[in-house]
Amino acid sequence: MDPKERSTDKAAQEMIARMAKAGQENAWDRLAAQMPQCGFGKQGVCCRICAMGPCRITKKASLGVCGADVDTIVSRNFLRAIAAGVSAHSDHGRTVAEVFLATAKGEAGDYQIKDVTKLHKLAQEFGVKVDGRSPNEIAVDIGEIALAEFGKAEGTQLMARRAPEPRKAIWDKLGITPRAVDREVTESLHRSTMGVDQDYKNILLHASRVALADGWGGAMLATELQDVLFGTPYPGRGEVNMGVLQKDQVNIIVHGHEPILSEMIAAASQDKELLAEAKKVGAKGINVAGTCCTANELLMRHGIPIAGNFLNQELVVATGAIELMAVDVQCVMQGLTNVAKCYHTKLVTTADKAKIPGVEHVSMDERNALNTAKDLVKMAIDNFKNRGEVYIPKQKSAAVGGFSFESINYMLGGRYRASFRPLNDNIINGRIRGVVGIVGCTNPKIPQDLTHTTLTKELIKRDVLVLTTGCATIACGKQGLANPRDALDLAGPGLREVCEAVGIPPVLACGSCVDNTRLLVSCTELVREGGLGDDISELPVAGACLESVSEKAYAIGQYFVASGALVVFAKEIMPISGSQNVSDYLFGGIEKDLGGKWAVESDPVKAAELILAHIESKRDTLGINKEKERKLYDMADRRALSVE
Ligand code: SF4
Ligand code: MSK
Repeated sequence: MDPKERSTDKAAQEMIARMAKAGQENAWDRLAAQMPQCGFGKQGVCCRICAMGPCRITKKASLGVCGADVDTIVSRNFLRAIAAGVSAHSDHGRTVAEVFLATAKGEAGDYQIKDVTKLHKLAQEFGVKVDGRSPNEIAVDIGEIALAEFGKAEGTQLMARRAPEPRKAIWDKLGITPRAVDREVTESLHRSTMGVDQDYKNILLHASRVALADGWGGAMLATELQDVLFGTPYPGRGEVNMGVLQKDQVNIIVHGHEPILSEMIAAASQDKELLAEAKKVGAKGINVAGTCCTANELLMRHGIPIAGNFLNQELVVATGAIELMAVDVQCVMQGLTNVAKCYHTKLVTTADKAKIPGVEHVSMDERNALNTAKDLVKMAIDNFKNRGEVYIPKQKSAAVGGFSFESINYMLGGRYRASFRPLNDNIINGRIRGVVGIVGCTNPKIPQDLTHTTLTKELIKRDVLVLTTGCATIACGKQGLANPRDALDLAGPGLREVCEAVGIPPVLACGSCVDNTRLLVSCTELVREGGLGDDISELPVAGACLESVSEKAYAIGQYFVASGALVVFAKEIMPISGSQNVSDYLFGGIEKDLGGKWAVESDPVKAAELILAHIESKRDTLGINKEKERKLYDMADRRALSVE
């Protein structure tokens, strides 16, 4: 297959061609080998939950052995996918909470509380006393409360209190205000096992609840605690794409999700002794770059370059320039092992819960984090001499990352009057039509980055502010859309005017997958600021992920829907088509219950139209699309206006 049909990223195209020439396999080749993929799985109609199965729903056999119908099977599968996605984000959140608490207690000396202002804000939110206490004392209380959110026996998620009042009332009325993450995930698995919940609407209601436990719970805690621990991101420059690799330096790739590891590797790469060691082996320095969400975390806080997104991970290794790739959790392809074997690259797993056969494991213990990171950097330096042929594509683009909720608030309103008011005002006056989150992965079924970048361009052209996270951020970054100067030229006149006036780009890079919660917080602030209704469901906003891969994407989509937003996915990636009832409900009926809904559209231009129609209908309902009537003044009016 022509590399251009596999990716729209020129660097990726070069590397795909080189790998093909060298007879090396990557995700696209493995996808081709899997074709045709199972039609039952695509439709969500296969059940292997019990040993009477596996059962597949067909015209000939419309019920599973237990009698489960297609609605039950499709909704159960969807719930299980969401619960798995929630587990991933929230387990990440729990790890952060553990490190946070260990740091506060002085047991993880290489980390420290970096953002005391945010710590105090969280303390206020959690009812933790601040006066006369050190940051670490406050952080111990916050860490204990946060950790309990994952497994507490009673009560609902503290973070869910942040949602607008009408939203919380909807959740309460439906009985889906999220409780502890563990409880919601456990209940998801229980409900969806053989012979339990067999009412598809009831199953999907719990899908909302478990997803909310992530969005307004585990993932939100991950973002908040990471900000306190590693610093709340503020805009800074970086570079994106494989051209960030350095031929004359030791290259280390950090890949996965948790910044617990990557923060320490970034610090270790600055160590004077290690830099001297690198020089001794003939390297001019130590270059750390990221892939996937770890990359977003590092760009957001340190401007550390990004080598690529999900589908770039194998291609990056195939440059032959990587001395060491350290991986932690999530989105790490097992296929990396075979590519790494073709080069000198050392692949190292670091999370005890994520090992790969044949791959060296170095356990990342937060109590000895910097030394572990130094050991990894030393391994990379020692491996420099083993390099063979190196080919690094030239492509790289300048990008600005670091748009946390706090930094957006600050940029819009200034340090002393940080406020969303200018954004609300410009949405109300129509210069900005609405706000859309473009998020998620890159899937080999779709030419890499195509939909993220096309949709982004279509939306900013039509005066819609775009917020990106995850691999979509990297897709946009590679194609210059996270570079304010280039993106401004593509923005519509209204959006451009506002962006230039307040000093923000039209595409805001907001971070990693867990940082989708920054978008929830921003939506809540749009409501709180006033003039755009009382609930998220009234806002002219939407979310989209047309290249999703991970179960995490379904969790994110469902928590946005349950928070009142429209969420658009690609048709072929939404595994519910086997059930008309489930499809009708998620694409329509759910809106009556929750104010948000799913939609499917694989074509990014059509998706932009669908989203714009939604935004304009929300604007109509808010009454902000009415042309301001021009008042014709008569003499009496003029006299009344005249100043005596
Ligand atoms: Fe088949 Fe029912 Fe068992 Fe599923 S739970 S595998 S549909 S018998
Ligand atoms: S890394 S979940 S491929 S965004 Fe978060 Fe990218 Fe999707 Fe993984």
